[in-house]
Amino acid sequence: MSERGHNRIDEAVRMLRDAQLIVVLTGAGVSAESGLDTFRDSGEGLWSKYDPTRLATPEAFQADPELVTRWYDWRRLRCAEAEPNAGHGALARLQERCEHAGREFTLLTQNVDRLHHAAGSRDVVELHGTLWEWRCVRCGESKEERGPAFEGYPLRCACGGLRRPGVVWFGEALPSDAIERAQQAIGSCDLFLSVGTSAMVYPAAGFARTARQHGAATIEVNRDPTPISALVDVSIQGRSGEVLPGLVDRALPE
Ligand code: BV8
Ligand code: ZN
Repeated sequence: MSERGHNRIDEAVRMLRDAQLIVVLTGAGVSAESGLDTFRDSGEGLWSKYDPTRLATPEAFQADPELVTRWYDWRRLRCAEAEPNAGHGALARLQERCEHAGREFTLLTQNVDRLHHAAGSRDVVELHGTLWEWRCVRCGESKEERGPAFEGYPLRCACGGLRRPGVVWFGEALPSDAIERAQQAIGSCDLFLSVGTSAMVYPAAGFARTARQHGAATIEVNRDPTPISALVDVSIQGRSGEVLPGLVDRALPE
């Protein structure tokens, strides 16, 4: 890390140490440290020739439910093999220590893999749903699917309806409770930390700006520059699994 990078981390440690109302937003870059493809890295083999933003739509599911179900089942099985990484662990510790110190902590995630839950994070706000839940488009029954690869594609409900992954597709509204919790937290926080997101998918991509407009200090930890890198108070270019543990353990030691 460059000299500038170290100064940035020291400044971020001070900001995190002083914060009382913390909001963290995570994206696929946090799960990348567990070996899961990000949205912008291409998939493997068969899936490398598909554009995720075109598959993650109601239109794609309507047009080819088998293809879209196969893609999500492939991702679900990849998630089943993935373990939470040091970045997930650091955010779980941060929540624990904030609550212990009487500080407010809210974790907003765009990720659909539930690795934050597996790492011990609680009350996670899943802005884009989860690929573990599968919902019938006809009767609405939703059940968790943690088993091996589906036996047949697309997945059918007992009522005969198609079952879709419980994720938010492009063009779909985010769950109202998730949006309300996010807006409330962002409107009142004094520190907003964005980790591992390209800050390109709305409305989550606008959260850093909104937090800043409400007077929060803002920090970004990301492998590459993003559209918010110039907006935030401190932008740290690095891998989440390497930066987060040090940041958290220095700012809020045991
Ligand atoms: C909605 C679930 C309205 C499915 C996903 C305003 C302006 C422009 C466009 C819009 C707008 N408002 C709405 C839109 C349209 C659209 C949108 O934003 N499009 C973009 C492409 C321009 N938004 C929507 O459609 C949203 N809906 O607004 O609805 C509405 C209202 C009422 C009624 C009806 C409709 C819904 C968006 C949700 C889409 N679903 N996921 C699934 O997962 O399959 S989004 C998908 O992208 C994932 O959730 C993913 O998390 C998300 C964002 O990507 P990132 O997480 O940032 O991942 P990405 O790969 O992009 O980047 C990874 C980053 O990590 C990189 O920067 C990389 O450098 C970094 N990185 C990599 N490795 C590491 C790392 N960093 C640290 N360490 C590492 N090791
Ligand atoms: Zn049904």
